[in-house]
Amino acid sequence: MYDITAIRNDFPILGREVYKRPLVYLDNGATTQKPRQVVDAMVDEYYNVNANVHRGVHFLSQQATDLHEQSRETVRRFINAQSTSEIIFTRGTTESINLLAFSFGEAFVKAGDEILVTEMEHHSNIVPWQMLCERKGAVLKVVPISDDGTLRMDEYRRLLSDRTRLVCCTHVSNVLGTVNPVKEIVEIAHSNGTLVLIDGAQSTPHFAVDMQDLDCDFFAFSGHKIYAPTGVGVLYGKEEWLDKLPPYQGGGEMIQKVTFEHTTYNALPYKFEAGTPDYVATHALAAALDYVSSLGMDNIFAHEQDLTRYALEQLSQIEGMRIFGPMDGRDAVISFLVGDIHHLDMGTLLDRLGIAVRTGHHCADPLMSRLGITGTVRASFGLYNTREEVDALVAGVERVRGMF
Ligand code: C6P
Repeated sequence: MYDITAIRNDFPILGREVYKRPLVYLDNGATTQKPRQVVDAMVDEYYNVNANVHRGVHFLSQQATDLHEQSRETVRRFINAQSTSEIIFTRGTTESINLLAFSFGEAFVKAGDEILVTEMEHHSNIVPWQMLCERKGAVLKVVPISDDGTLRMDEYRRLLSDRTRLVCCTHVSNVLGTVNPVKEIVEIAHSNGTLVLIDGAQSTPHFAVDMQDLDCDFFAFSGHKIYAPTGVGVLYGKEEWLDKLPPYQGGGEMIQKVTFEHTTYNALPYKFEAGTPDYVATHALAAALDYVSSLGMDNIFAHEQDLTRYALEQLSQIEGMRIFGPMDGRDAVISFLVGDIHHLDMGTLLDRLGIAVRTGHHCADPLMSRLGITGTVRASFGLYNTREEVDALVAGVERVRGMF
């Protein structure tokens, strides 16, 4: 039973008003709101447990360390990784990808090698690879998309070569909502002897992901998009590959023994976790994962799919409506433009009606160029949104259209 009233009560912010209107929060792709359970976990840790982890023999430090390490196990279970050694805590998807780009690049990329990304990537999954290519004299190749917003799998196959070191692909497009066939992408890459990184920033909040089933080599996601606090995220990597990669940053915790002549590094995953981690945020991330798990990822998926289908149906009926991305097999993200109304005007006027959407290029400039536009209006749904909120969006868009 998916009790939306009870769920919404877990999120105090959803009860507030903006411009004297009830808030309709449809910017979940950018960040999600936080349930009491997550905020309470943070408050509880600061009030009752706080101490640095992995460093103290004293009671609080032991307890904080236990919470931090239990959180790692919660993440492992949530994404069905084989071992907690494969779970590296980072600040978010962006840092996870930068870590990998540096570390993988140092170990495995040389001049003339190729990195394959797709045309629908977020800047976070383009720029770190570009920087790596510049450092190493490697080449960035791009898999194009079709006009319907799906990946050109024929081109993907064609572009994979014996020089391709890594395929970097988003699980779900933050603009088009396209759900990429990542399992197939991994299979094809592996048959070519190439490794794969999946950007899970926009998939983990919406449906269950399973590392052993996907068989990807690396996977990144952000806590704040899955109802956890900002400043925490995860890089998953298969142990056999993480073992071979050099550390990303140096400092406390990532070392085994330091002398001025030589330093040896800690075991996984600590080798990649220099400095004091945000252990309060990791604890709260676990609370968020427990929260969504208690609702059931399959129930969240069904609820959000219903909202997305309903929104697509209703929005399509608006005169001049142009929706980007596939109509089927899409996740809870809808980017659109209406007539020649600028996305910023639409977003600003919707905001005045209490409706929070995102406007602009969504950190996907190359995709905007491919679509021949400068930006879109984007509504993205979370587990607490309702059909009534979709109705408010549709009425709001109609009203703005009427003004022009
Ligand atoms: N997309 C959006 O509104 P960070 O900022 O590190 O938590 O996540 C970066 C990121 C990486 N990949 C994808 C597919 C993403 O969607 C994002 C973040 C937000 O679409 C903010 S730009």
